Formats: sequence, structure tokens, C-alpha cells
Amino acid sequence: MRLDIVSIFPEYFAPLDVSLIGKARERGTLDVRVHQLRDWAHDVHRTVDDTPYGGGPGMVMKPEVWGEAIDTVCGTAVGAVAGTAAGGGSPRMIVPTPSGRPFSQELAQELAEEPWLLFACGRYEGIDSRVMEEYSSRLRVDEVSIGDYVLAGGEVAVLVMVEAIGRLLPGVLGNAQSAVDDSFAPGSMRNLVEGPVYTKPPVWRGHEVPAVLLSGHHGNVARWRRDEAIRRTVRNRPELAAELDPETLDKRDRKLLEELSFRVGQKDVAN
Ligand code: 6GU
Repeated sequence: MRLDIVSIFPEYFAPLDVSLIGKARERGTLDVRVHQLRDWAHDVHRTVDDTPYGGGPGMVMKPEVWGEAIDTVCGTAVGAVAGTAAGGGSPRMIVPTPSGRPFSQELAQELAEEPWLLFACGRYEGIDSRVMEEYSSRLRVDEVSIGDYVLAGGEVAVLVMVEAIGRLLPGVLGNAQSAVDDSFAPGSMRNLVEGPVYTKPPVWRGHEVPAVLLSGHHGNVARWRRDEAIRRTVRNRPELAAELDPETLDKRDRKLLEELSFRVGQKDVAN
């Protein structure tokens, strides 16, 4: 997969040299190219922003600079040799913004199947909207938010998305089952977060590992894990627990939910 990232702070992306993503880059699974947006500004100050039309606080990123940057990265800039872009294709463009559609495991999976992604990082109050309008007619463009809080810029959001997408690429995780078992991964544990995990020693500062995990009884271990997942989902994510499909619940699940006085379909409950 090829990833292009355009930002006025390329230094933010140093973490992509380490760990899983760094290894994937070394192996060639991931081809990450980080670009300095200011390289496409032409004035002495390398200006990328200006005051907003209609007034208001903050600054807006200028469309001309973004247009040249995106055209160059896509290989469609004036003077580019036709067909020199990767496979002659074009990237799917992601614009991080708190006003975007929510990033989710499902969207991460969808993006992990793309051959080429282009992340356009805005700062200040955002990018002039005509940039998204212009490229929407040529590329698939998505404005994406990573949660209901406001960051100073899209860079950290892109790091989050690249890590979530990168670990889904074939061969990036050491253990392919890890991604399958994830909270929020499609499948039977959908809408349940994962329960607690333990390793050696069996007793640490007087805290014991639950005996069932040492029993070697796989059926009991699986049941215990499911109980703990349900407890934790009810406690930490009642809105997810309320969405549990009754069809996917067995007798024991229903009994446990009863004990927790949680009714599937109810949005909130004092637990
Ligand atoms: Cl994608 N960008 C910014 N600046 N803030 C955010 C965000 C993105 N997602 C949540 N907050």
C-alpha cells in the first residue's frame, strides 16, 4: 500500500519509522511518503493560510497551495509525465477534520483494502472547502473525524488512522488472529469490548489470576472470557451493550445481563 501524507509539520510523522508500521515500511508492505505542504507555496514566507471570508476567528488554508500539492502527489500536475503515478491509478483522499464522518474499525478495514491513500492534513480552521469540491470529481474524498474532541490539527489523527489501517495489512501483525479477535472486529464478539488479560506470575502483590484461566478447560475459559467481555461492555460502553442483537445471546448471556440489571435495547441504566 502506498500512503502519501501532506502536512506543514512532517516531523509529526517520525513515529511511523518505529514498531509495526516501521517494520512494514522496511519490508516494503507500506510505502509511506511524507510531504511538506509549504514546498508548494511560492511567496518568500511560504504562506499556506489566509483570513476566512465572512469573518470569524482563525485562518483558513489556501486552495492554490493544496491544489498544486495534491496534483503533484497524484502525478497529474502540469508538466507531469502521463501515467507515471503508481499503476496509473489515483489515491483515495482522506481529510482529517473534527466535522468529518466517524473513523471506525469498519472504515479502517475498508481503507486497508485500498492500494493508495492520500492524507491531507489541515491546521488552523481547516482547508478551503473548494479543495474537497475540486477533488471529489476526480478522487474518492472522505472527511474523517477520530472522535468528539478537537485537536490542533489533523496530524495526530492521521497517525491514529495509519496505525489502525497498517496493522490490518497482510503480514503486518505477527499473529493474524490478533486482528480477528479485536474489540469492534466483525464477527460474533461484535459490540462487545474485550475482557481483562493476565500473564505470569500467578500471584502478584497478593492479586491472583482467576483460577479458570489456569484450569486448562478451554470451554470454561471461553465462557469466562465472554462473561467478562459482557460485564466490561455494560460497565464502560452501555450504548454498545444496548445494541447487542438478542439473536446472538445465549441463555447464559441473558442470565448475566439480568444479574447486571441490564436490558438489551435500553440505552442507559445505573450499573
Ligand atoms: Cl481528524 N482533526 C482534528 N483537528 N481534530 C479532530 C479530529 C481530526 N478528529 C477529532 N478531532
